[in-house]
Amino acid sequence: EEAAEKPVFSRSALGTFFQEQPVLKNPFEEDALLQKYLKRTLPLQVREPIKEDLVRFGERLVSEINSLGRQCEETPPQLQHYDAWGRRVDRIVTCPAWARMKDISAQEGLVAAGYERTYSEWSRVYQMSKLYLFSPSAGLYTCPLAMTDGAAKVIESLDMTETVEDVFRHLTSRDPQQFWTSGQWMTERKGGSDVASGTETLARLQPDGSYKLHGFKWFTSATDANMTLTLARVVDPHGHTLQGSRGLSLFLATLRDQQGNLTGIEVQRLKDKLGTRQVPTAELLLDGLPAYRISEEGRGVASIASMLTITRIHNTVSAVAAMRRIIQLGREYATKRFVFGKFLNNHALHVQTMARMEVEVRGAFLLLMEVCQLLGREEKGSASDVQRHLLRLLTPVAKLYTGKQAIAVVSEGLECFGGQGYMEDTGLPAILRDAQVLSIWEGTTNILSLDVLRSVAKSQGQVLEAFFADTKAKLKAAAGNSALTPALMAVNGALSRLGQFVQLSTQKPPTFTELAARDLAYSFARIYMGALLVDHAAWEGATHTDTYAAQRWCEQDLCPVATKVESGSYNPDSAAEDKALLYE
Ligand code: UCC
Ligand code: FAD
Repeated sequence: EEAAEKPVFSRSALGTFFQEQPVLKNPFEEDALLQKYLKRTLPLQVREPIKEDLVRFGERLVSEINSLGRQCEETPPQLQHYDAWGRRVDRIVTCPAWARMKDISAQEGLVAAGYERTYSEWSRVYQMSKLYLFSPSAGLYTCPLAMTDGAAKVIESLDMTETVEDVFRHLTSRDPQQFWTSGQWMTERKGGSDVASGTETLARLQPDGSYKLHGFKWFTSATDANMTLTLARVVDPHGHTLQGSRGLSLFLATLRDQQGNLTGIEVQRLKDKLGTRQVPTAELLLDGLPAYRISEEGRGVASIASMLTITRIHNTVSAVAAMRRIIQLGREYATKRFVFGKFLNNHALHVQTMARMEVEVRGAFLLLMEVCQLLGREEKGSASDVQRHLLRLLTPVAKLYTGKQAIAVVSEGLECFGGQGYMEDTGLPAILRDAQVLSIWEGTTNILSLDVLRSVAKSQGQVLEAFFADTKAKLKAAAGNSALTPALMAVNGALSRLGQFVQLSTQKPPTFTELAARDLAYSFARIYMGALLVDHAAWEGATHTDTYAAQRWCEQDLCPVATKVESGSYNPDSAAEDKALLYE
């Protein structure tokens, strides 16, 4: 009867139901684990000011920054090759929101906080907590910030000349007018993993002691930066260069002149990418780029190691933050989406799905923060030998493991919104696209697994000793806590299986360890995350959910490398069999 009263053509024919959308709330206030972690670990005198800043920043993210991040996604950078009069200009045009992100980053001290060290050895925990809140709203501005932080770290480790001191001041400035960002150009067409053989760029010494670089950089992200660090081979007076990593040196170059024009660089094109579309990533011809050598000759790769540590930690921040954001939005949505007679958050299977995601992010978060703590200690000079070895090992472990987790968890997270998770204008698909890169750049999963082996080999086993000692120390906190006994036993069991594997591997050929590398890295990650979850749950301020998270984490295979070795995965003929299978 009601329908009959309506005109035939009417907006109401569309129906009256519109789904309420998920709303972003203050991500600090919404993050119980971050709050508990800070409460558990930070000394009283730094806790309050840090908390106050994070609450305020969380508000700013909701009220201002999140929509800027969205604008960065919707207005990707463009390359203008020529000006109106036909002059070659190669201008990378970014949107106003991207420029605003730079100002905000300076004001908020998103790089500076790591170097001011206001909170002593807790400065990195503070800085990375802030970046973790920022990251999913930042429109990928975290990419230039990561590289800027990495460059500052390398420069800080040098004996500062006036030139680099000035550069360092720019990179760590809180003044938007003074703040600089940096790129890191390591990848050439021949190789991004195999930098030693892939780098063809030549550096020619100039009479004033500077160099000019000639080469082609295949991936250069955030190419709107003020400067870059890059690798090249110095040409000796006879015109020769050394091949391999012993021929590589590290250079610093500022990219533009006073008028903002690129110097000695042609931009071939901007990359057409699956994700990270907010970031200009360019292919560059270096045609006499003026540069300073900032490493000893032939020590280029070793000199960027500290930069890789920093950028890989930033990668981990982004991975954990992406997981956290999709869960925050997903659980909010579950209170609004009504299906089969109840809200989604009353469907046990849906809640179980999301709880499993939550367990993943909890393990990842604690690992991230542990690494940040270790970095802060190392920088303050208060790290023990064990802690320095742990930082070396856990940096690639955290990067490789959380990169993969982020892709899986964010993908599952999209499904939590049903079809809407697949719709561009919800902003959700961009989270998945941007997560996909986290396992590729800054070293792929396999390259980082090999880096884990390198860290063990270079330390003559001390890295392993540190891992075992620290994991055991963390588990001690839970001794006698009956609720945590199953989790504790699972981690202990996995640790002894790992010990047996390590023993066995010493008698095996290099192909064995190579084939085991990825599973070994995963084992380090899962065991350590298990220990961290147990340790956190044993804290007096922890709640039942912390115990539950530890228990659920420890239900999985914590030591896949031991399981696989038992089933013969790394046998001498495995490589050939894998190949036959793949190419059949
Ligand atoms: O992708 C990139 C930027 C993306 C945008 C930024 C995103 C930021 C985060 C996200 C936030 C949103 S930049 C490109 C990244 N590229 C890579 O990560 C390269 C991947 N390849 C590797 O990692 C390789 O392992 C290499 C190139 C580092 C090394 O390979 P080699 O040639 O086999 O190296 P060697 O000969 O084993 O090592 C040379 C020296 C050794 O020291 P010495 O000479 O004293 O014996 C190594 O111990 O370098 C040392 N070394 C290290 N030291 C190598 N890696 C490390 C390390 N990780 N830590 C300490
Ligand atoms: P390859 O090395 O060819 O790898 C191909 C595959 O082989 C991978 O699966 C890899 O894991 C595997 N593999 C390689 N070697 C081994 C091995 N020894 N054992 C087992 N498996 C192996 N680079 C920069 O320098 N600066 C930038 O700003 C930058 N920005 C980027 C932005 C984006 C969006 C992307 C996607 C990349 C960017 N890169 C940048 C490049 C990036 O760092 C490299 O692409 C990455 O390190 C991998 O190198 P590659 O592409 O040469 O792959």
